[in-house]
Amino acid sequence: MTGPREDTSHRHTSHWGAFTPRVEGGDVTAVRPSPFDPAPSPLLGNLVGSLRHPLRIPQPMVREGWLRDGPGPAPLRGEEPFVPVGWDEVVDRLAGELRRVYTDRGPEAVFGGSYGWSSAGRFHHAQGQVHRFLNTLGGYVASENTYSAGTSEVLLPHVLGAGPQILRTLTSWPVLEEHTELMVCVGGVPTKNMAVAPGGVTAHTSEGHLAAMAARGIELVLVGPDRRDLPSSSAWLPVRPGTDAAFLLALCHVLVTEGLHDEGFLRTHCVGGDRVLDHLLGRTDGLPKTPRWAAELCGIDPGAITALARRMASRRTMITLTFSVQRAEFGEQPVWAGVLLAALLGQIGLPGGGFGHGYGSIGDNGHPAHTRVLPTLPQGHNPVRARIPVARIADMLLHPGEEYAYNGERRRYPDVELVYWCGGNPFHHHQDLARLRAAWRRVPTVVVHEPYWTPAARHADIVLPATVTLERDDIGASRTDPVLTAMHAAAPPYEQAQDDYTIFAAVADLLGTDKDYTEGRSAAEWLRHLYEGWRADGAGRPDFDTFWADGHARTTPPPPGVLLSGFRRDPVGRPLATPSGRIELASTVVTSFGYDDCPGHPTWLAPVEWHGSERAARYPLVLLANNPAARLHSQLDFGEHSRGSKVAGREPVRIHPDDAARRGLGGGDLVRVFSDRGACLGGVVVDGDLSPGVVQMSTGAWFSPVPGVEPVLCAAGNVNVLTRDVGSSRLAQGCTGSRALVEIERWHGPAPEVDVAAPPETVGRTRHQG
Ligand SMILES: Nc1nc2c(c(=O)[nH]1)N[C@H]1C(S)=C(S)[C@@H](COP(=O)(O)OP(=O)(O)OC[C@H]3O[C@@H](n4cnc5c(=O)[nH]c(N)nc54)[C@H](O)[C@@H]3O)O[C@H]1N2
Ligand SMILES: Nc1nc2c(c(=O)[nH]1)N[C@H]1C(S)=C(S)[C@@H](COP(=O)(O)OP(=O)(O)OC[C@H]3O[C@@H](n4cnc5c(=O)[nH]c(N)nc54)[C@H](O)[C@@H]3O)O[C@H]1N2
Ligand SMILES: [Mo]
Repeated sequence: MTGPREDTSHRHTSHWGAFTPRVEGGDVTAVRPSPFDPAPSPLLGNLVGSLRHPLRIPQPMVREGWLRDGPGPAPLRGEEPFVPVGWDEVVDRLAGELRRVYTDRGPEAVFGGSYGWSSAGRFHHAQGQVHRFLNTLGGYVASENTYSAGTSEVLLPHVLGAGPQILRTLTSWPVLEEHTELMVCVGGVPTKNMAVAPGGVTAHTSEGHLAAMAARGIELVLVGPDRRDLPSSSAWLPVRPGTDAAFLLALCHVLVTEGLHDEGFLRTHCVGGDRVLDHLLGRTDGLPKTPRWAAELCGIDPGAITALARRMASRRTMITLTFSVQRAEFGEQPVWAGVLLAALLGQIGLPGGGFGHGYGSIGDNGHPAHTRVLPTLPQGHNPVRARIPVARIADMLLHPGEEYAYNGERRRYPDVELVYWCGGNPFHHHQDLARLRAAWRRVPTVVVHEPYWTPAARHADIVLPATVTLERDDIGASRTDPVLTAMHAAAPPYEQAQDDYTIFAAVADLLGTDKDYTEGRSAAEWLRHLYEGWRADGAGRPDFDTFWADGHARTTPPPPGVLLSGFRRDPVGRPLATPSGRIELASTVVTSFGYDDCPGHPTWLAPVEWHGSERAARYPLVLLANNPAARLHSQLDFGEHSRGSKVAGREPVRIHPDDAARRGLGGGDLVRVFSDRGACLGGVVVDGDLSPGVVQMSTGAWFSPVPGVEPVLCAAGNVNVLTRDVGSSRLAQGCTGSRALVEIERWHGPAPEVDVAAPPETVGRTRHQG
């Protein structure tokens, strides 16, 4: 992967790091990390061989049934062959279909939420492109919030007055290094996740900060089921998955009953303290939230809970939670309980103390964000008001016109006629894929732009082959990275692939909206235009040609910051954007919604699927279905590094030695992992780093349903056939893919093939017509 470092910069970037590719014979044969990067990610290895990989889509394709019968529900969508067509024909058909839907049904019938990470590169960012395109046609049904932190994004505005903003202004790593004495990490601070930051990262430094904290003797405590989520020198409290709220409430109980809480801070900076204290002490429900009460639920010794609470009160303490903890049923509760705990300690806004969320969830968390404009494509205006919380996609498709609750509103699902996806993989990211597939088959027309034959592309009617970043010039930039990267094209487009921009411009041309869409600029002209906008925003920035020749432009990173320090100093002059202007430990607004699945203050609610539930009798293992170490989501799952992680040719499933022994399983065994929703195959890794009763299997193996098996058996090991498709609560309706109850058994008989390892069947016309 490495080579001589003759260059002083890099020529390209990705969500997982900046690099210079070596391209020979039209494909990447090696990748040299940026010399700016102290800890390059092994994920770069997935790029080798990715340009001319047989899973690239060579030309436009249309599903046979759609070509024959036209738009309509398609019970075989995802199983039928494709017909290769030429660009002129596909653009013509696509424009015709868009004209039909916009004329007959209007923009409320077009779902363009199109969630997904696509690639680094700000101009060619697929999601930005599709949104701009659909806006020029009259708009689209959008999705709001993210799969990443969708629950917190809705909850935290009620509690701290800001959602995504808070997540971007966490106390900076250097401040933690200098001031923190104890860091309690719910879900850990998993280094595997810090390789990645949206938009490109030139220097991976988070892992170094964490290591420096450990080396300085700062006490790190892992609260979670997987030992690997923090350095091995840290203390480990293996809470049962899904019980963090109970654990955190018990810590609060100790603080309050021992008089260790900061009453002054509650008075000056918070509201709702009395209500929460009543709840903690059991005055309202007769159930004090004692360590003994919590121990039954979370499996941690009451003495350890009490001792930790006392230690927290005696030193500068940061309490942080990973995003995974809220990506679950009732995921609002542990986050709110975390804020409560930090408020009781009275350290919110102090350097190195208080509340954190997402350290170790994304590489750029804990790095101060630029306030400057990034050189991104303007998306225009979307007049359509109908929108869905992002993870309610299958509900929307299954229940058009039906009402649902969200954040105090009564909303109605739109009736969608056309789904347009560009830069995401719903058959990776959504839960209960058998359910999604059934919902997806009801849609009359599905359009997908993709470089690769992903499961999403295979479940489309019209497939447009997109280029990858190494086939086009672009600008890489992220919220926190101090380097803007000139992303140089390194190879011509694969076969007939075209940039998303070029594809949209061609369709817009037929629809008469090309002037709105392109504003008369070529892609190259857009790059200069966007760059100049960025350049004008700060002094001393190089002109475009210098930037392009140098390969990068540096900016001064903002100084390290402390979350909510201004509010702490002056809660009256710098109030929070909550109704009270203070931290809402109990919220009258949330209370007024009357949701029993998200009451007005932090509460322990037992999820439908956890160790203590009835279903655990049939499915005794809690599966952590989390983000993969060996790739970004489902991207380049066929890449060298990701392939190297597979066991028995499938996604590895890690299991505790006792649980493996009980099932007669050994390392390398092929197993069937199953839940109420479906089943997938996996390869066993026996691993004492997991708590007993907990198994771990990463997301991102390409959905490869074995034909004829109901409801679904995925041969590759996609965990989302196992997860449950419910919202976190009626408040946030966030993604709940973090966990599921499962059972595991040895696979007997011949192993089904992974169909998605080869392109889908094509029929009809010759493959390479122009
Ligand atoms: N069970 C469970 N499910 C989860 C999660 C979990 O923890 N557990 N995590 C969730 C989270 S946090 C997230 S963010 C989502 C991620 O879900 P996604 O963001 O949908 O996943 P990706 O695999 O990154 O999909 C990006 C797609 O864009 C394509 N692409 C790349 N560049 C281009 C381009 O230039 N043009 C076009 N047209 N396409 C391009 C890639 O090939 C890839 O297929 O998954 C969620 N799903
Ligand atoms: N290599 C790599 N890095 C990535 C990504 C990727 O796909 N690959 N995706 C990126 C994206 S989009 C996002 S949003 C972030 C995701 O960031 P997170 O959501 O924070 O990451 P996860 O790996 O899902 O979960 C972190 C840890 O939480 C623990 N955990 C799970 N459930 C529980 C629970 O109930 N209680 C406790 N205490 N712990 C629990 C698991 O052991 C897991 O290792 O990662 C980003 N970084
Ligand atoms: Mo995410």
